[in-house]
Amino acid sequence: MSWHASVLTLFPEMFPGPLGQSLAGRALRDGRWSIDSLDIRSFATDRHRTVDDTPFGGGAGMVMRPDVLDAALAAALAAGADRPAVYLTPRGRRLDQAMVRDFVAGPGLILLCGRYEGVDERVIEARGLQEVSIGDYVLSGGEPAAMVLLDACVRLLPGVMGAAESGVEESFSSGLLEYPHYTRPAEWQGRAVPPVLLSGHHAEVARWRQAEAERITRERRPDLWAQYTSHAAAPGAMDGRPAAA
Ligand code: 9D3
Repeated sequence: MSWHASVLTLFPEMFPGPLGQSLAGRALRDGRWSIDSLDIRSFATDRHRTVDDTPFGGGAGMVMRPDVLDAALAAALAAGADRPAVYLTPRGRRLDQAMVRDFVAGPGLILLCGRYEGVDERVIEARGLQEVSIGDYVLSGGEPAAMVLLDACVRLLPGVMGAAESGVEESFSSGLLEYPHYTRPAEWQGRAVPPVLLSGHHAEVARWRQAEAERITRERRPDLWAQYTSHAAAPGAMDGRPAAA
């Protein structure tokens, strides 16, 4: 069985959406992963197919009902009960590459996308939902966040990335941001490519790229830079190339 995602949403037609294109789309067609979206509304039991209600205690907005969500989660779990269930929410733990690696190491995910003000707290407890956010900005719903999370996972599945784009050397794996890239023409609008890149000296090129990656990380992401310099003993990290002050 390949890696399987079940998405619980009020907008099932949004999936696979962009995940049906490009790298993820090819992997989907190749059977390296699979996705199904379940319409939360189809688990409503009243004739108006109600999925939400007013919050106890008052206040604005609507809350998604625990009984409807629980039935939807039960249906998703039937397609693989060993998968972690994730609730996409702005108050969740911020997604990072380490979490993505953990998700990819498992059999897949069940992703609950919220709309309205949120979901009844009891279903989060009862189903042990893991709460995940993709960052500190406000989306209109969990669906784009689910797509981001799935995109980050799928590209790490075995056989999805070609050798060229293979993640060994890249940003957030090496712990550094990317060095600058150049291609032809060697001069464009009066701007020259750094001469070392035309020199043919592979060791010097590697040294220049490392120094540039370090400079850019230090300037733009002091948080990543602090982590990187504190892991100087990690395999591959900084070997023989101490940072400039
Ligand atoms: C009234 C307070 N709002 C929280 C900032 C309520 C609210 C706004 C937007 C509740 C849900 C949403 C919709 N967002 C998501 O479902 C969501 C999300 C996000 O908005 N930002 C980052 N990650 C995520 S994961 C799911």
